[in-house]
Amino acid sequence: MFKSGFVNIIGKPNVGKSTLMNALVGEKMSIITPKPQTTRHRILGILSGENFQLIFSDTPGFIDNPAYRMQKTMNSSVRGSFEDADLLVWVSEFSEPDNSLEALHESLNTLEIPLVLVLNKIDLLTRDEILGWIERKRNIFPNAHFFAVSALRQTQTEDLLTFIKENLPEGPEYYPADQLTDRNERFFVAEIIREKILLQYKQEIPYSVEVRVESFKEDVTTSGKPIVMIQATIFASRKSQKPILIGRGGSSLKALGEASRMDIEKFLASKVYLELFVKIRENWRDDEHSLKQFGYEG
Ligand SMILES: Nc1nc2c(ncn2[C@@H]2O[C@H](COP(=O)(O)OP(=O)(O)OP(=O)(O)O)[C@@H](O)[C@H]2O)c(=O)[nH]1
Ligand SMILES: [Mg+2]
Repeated sequence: MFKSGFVNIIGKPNVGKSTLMNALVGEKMSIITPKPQTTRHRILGILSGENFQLIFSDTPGFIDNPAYRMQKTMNSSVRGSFEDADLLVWVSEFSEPDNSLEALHESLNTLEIPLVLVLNKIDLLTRDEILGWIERKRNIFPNAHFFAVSALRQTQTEDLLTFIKENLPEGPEYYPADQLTDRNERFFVAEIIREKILLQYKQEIPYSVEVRVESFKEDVTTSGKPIVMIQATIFASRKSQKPILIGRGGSSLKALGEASRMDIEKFLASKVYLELFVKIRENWRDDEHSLKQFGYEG
């Protein structure tokens, strides 16, 4: 019997959803940083085997009080993922305020599909904390299945994977067996650059920028080696952010370009020539046209 289905991974920002999806799929798909709201777009990670196909969706963290139109579209993409799943994985961490999951308990308890509540980051917890958390949540979510994992250390993630495989319906192979994701190379290149921006710049900057790959050309060097020529633009939402992004004498942008290029080379398994540009797109996070252009579905 061939089992398959859509497994949507949801939860608050920064709880480890992307780390968990990468661990389950066994590939680095989604970018991961210590900062909340790292993931902005839903992304599929596909795991295919002899008799199964699991289609995971990593989603942006659910934000309680969205301030920008961009965050509202991120939330609506999370809500959408309640509806088109065959199995729902809600990821939590211990330190998260208890009310955030509970606020959604009515919609979660009336689901007609299996609901898995995952307590992540158990490498930071004691046994009593883990058991106490599960006990409390079990009272509120009597029908849920519970797993306590460390996505980072890959503790108990195999058990979770087995459970998911066993609890999906009989179904078709939705995607070719060698397809890993629904996103193209350009998307991942832009994401790698955004990951480095999140890691390198402070405060509001990472949240105010968007990255777009303008051109992506495969070429050969003068010595005959393959090289990918990439041009990308970083859009800032205010004029004052441009000099910060560029840095004194261009030093910040140069460091960003170096760090990004190294990871892009690993990802594409090729030499890369990367050119970065900085432009202003005033208040793009509240501008419907820009959001469409940057791929935020309404
Ligand atoms: N100690 C510990 N840290 C973890 C674990 N899983 C993830 N993290 C860390 O938690 C932070 C956030 O991880 P992400 O996977 O980006 O979290 P996310 O839920 O996808 O976050 P958003 O995309 O912002 O919603 C990173 O610093 C991870 O390294 C874990 O099992 N243990
Ligand atoms: Mg994420």
